Amino acid sequence: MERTYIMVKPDGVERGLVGEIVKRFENKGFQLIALELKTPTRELLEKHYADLSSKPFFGGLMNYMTSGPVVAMVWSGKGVVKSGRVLLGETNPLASLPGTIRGDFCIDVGRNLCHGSDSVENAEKEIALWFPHGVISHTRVMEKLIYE
Ligand code: RTP
Repeated sequence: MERTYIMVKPDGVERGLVGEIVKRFENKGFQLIALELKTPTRELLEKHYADLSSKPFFGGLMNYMTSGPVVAMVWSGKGVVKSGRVLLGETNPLASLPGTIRGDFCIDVGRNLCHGSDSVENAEKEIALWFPHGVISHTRVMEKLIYE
């Protein structure tokens, strides 16, 4: 089954929006297969955001992401990478539709609450980076109520 890496960023944790974000993925039918509250090191974040290291906002992004704990998660399900990005909304919250997490709860791109992998390939890299000890393997009882 496809997997994606979803992270509640420090502003989302500080604002008490972890439950709300988890709820949206649960309500959709996706399966939570890893979750950890942790304060990421700068080294870990530099690896996670390596492709953005030359961007002018990189310093601000590092300060933001090291400002407090994050909730790192892995979600599993059919089409979960693309659908997860739809649930999150656009990178710029002002361009995000109501009904999406960013559309409903935030305003600035530098305080956009959450991260979601942008491809299956990157999802697997991010899962390996954030959960080097692996994730759970569990078949839900309700699986046949979600998939035909
Ligand atoms: P994410 O990785 O967090 O899901 O975001 P994304 O793919 O939608 O966007 P990306 O371009 O990878 O940017 C990563 C994060 O950097 C911050 N950002 N700030 N100030 C700016 O212009 C700017 N642009 C991006 C955002 O927090 C974005 O989510």
